[in-house]
Amino acid sequence: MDEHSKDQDLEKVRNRTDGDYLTTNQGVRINDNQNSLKVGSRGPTLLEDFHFREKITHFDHERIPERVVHARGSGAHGYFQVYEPMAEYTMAKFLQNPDIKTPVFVRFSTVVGSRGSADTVRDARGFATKFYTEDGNYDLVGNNIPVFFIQDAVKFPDLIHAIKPEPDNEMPQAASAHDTFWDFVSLTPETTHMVMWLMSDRGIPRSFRMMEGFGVNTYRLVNEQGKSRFVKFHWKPILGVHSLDWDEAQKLAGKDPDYHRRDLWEAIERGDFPEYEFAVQMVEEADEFKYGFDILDPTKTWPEDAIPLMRIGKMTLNRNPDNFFAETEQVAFCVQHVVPGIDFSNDPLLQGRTFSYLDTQLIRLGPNFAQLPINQPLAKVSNNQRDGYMRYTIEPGKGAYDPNSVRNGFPKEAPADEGGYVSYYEKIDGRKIRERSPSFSDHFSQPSQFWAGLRPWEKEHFVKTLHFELGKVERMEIRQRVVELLKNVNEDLAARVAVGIGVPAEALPEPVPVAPAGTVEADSAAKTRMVAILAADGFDPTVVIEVRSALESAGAHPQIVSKFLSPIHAANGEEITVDKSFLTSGSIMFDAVFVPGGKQSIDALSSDGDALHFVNEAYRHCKPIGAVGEGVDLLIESDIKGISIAGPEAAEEVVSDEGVVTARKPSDIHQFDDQFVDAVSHHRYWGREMKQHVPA
Ligand code: HDE
Repeated sequence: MDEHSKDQDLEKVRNRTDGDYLTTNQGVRINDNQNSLKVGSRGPTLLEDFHFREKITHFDHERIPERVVHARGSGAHGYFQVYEPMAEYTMAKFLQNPDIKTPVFVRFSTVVGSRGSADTVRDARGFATKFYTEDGNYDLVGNNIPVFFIQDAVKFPDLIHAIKPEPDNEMPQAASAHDTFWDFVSLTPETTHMVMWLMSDRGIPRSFRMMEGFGVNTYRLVNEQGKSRFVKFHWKPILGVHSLDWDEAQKLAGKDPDYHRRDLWEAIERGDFPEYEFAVQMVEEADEFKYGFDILDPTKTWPEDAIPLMRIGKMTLNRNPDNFFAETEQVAFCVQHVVPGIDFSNDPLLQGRTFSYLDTQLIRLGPNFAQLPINQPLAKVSNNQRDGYMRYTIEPGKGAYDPNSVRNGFPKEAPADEGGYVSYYEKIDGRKIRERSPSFSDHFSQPSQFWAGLRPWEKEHFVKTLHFELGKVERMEIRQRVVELLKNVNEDLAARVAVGIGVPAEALPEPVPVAPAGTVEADSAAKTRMVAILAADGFDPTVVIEVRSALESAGAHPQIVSKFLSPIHAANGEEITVDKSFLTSGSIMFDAVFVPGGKQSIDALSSDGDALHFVNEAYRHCKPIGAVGEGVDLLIESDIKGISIAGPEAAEEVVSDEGVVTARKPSDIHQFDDQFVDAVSHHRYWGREMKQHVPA
């Protein structure tokens, strides 16, 4: 664009009269926002320029302290509905009426990285929900992993100091792969169970929409009669639980550091509203000591065969925030924000958490954080707290104390039957002591079961992850101690890890068994999956229209990917918009790839290293790949080897092998569509990984 037309555009914008004038914070209209007030056009700026000073000082004060943990987060609004009245178990009003939609705000987060760190790092994810209930706000502050590293809150600062960047050089950012974290782990056996979850594929979720949530700690549900049961809370994503591949996660951190944030935002904008079922596991008071572990120990899961999961409601996230800072940054979750019907257990981690969250909001946001719009309850707030930084409400009248007569005794205490919160009437008797209950001392049974339950390719991922993590640990004695720790989980695991990190191990196990080909993850569906259609000028339009509509009907989202972002032309001259270029995207940003035919298009793609890399990488990451007509030749040109691809002799047939679906000249394109959509809904073919690797 030349200078002249740019000036004209600016003039047009300036001459509009349908918006507001710029003003100072005092409401004075600003006449010139381009130049500061100077002595002559080349002279010094005057202190008297109140607009300049107000604007700059406000800017200088724009940051508040970031959260000490969970600094990077993404939020969404939505609502929660219970399936059936839960009065038998709890008096919480939002768990009674299936017709009532309780508004919620959810913030997903990573734990370790700073606010600007990448989304796809290996880490636990926060899953914090604020329910704006008629009883007041209830915050369920959970993670995507059901257990925690430590058993007593007094160890939290040690854990976090160990996992955060090292204090002398502030490295590494948002990563556990360094000496101090593994040093702490190797000296703190209670961390083992959470380390198993974190180093598994759970540590690199595909999407916030495909992630479970867990309250982790043991709470209580209390009903109107005052009967209490121990409870653990769960969120179950309707789309199932899915993970990235570690190589993919690392590449995404560079290509799209906002990958999870963008995925959540775009899904909600598209109307693909994330949904999660709310579930509880309950233990009767009388059964407190019935299990082989302590139900107050936050490093333990409750086995679902012994303590069944009851799905009691559903949450739908249907609105993006209007302003990140005002909502996602200023939202203040506190574990101690409970409502009548929900209470605490003596889980020593939970006890400490009930203190820490309020304290952290006081330093982040100040004493009046509850008055910020995102934190305001829908229930009426009325008390004698006054003043403090940034008091927002204006309370009229004289009295700010209780008891009073100047306000006729109001606001007054609420009896239990008027909704007053009454803590559970628990009998406690004991000596003051700094001691861990012996019932908290089994650190390895559940980690061993966890390892045993992993599928072969998940075990392989796990071992590779530890090769990476411990490979970044410089001190040999720390690596050695971690291997020793792992021996308590499983000898084979310890030996396989040892060999990759130079720790001598007595006996190395047999080679890893090969996984059956085409194994699928649970909860298969093509819904909301992103599919890249690789095309260049001269592509076959009929096939693109056909496959695109088949994918869309299955709820997937196909996008055209080409060399440049300029529109491309089909063989019949039709123009089509390109959604992403090879430069701005990559196979890592898609769940599957489709290559349509069209000789000219395939000739161009076959000689383009980026297109070949796209296919190779998708194959390496075990993603479904489809090709029709000359599109098949691109796969043949790529490094996909050892699987059947439709050759010329299979002219009419659809050939499908390990998630690679091809057809030269399908007599029935619907048959191809069905098989390709089916492959897309399988998500990943992890079995490929164990057989053969391609350079990508
Ligand atoms: Fe947190 N945690 N935490 N945590 N936590 C915070 O509060 C703390 C723990 C979790 O999106 C802080 O507002 C202690 C377990 C989430 O805003 C802080 C202990 C679980 C979030 C704090 C724990 C969590 C936080 C920092 C050990 C899973 C982000 C900023 C006893 C159930 C919420 C803030 C959001 C945030 C303390 C352990 C989840 C410092 C002392 C276990 C999802 O108060």
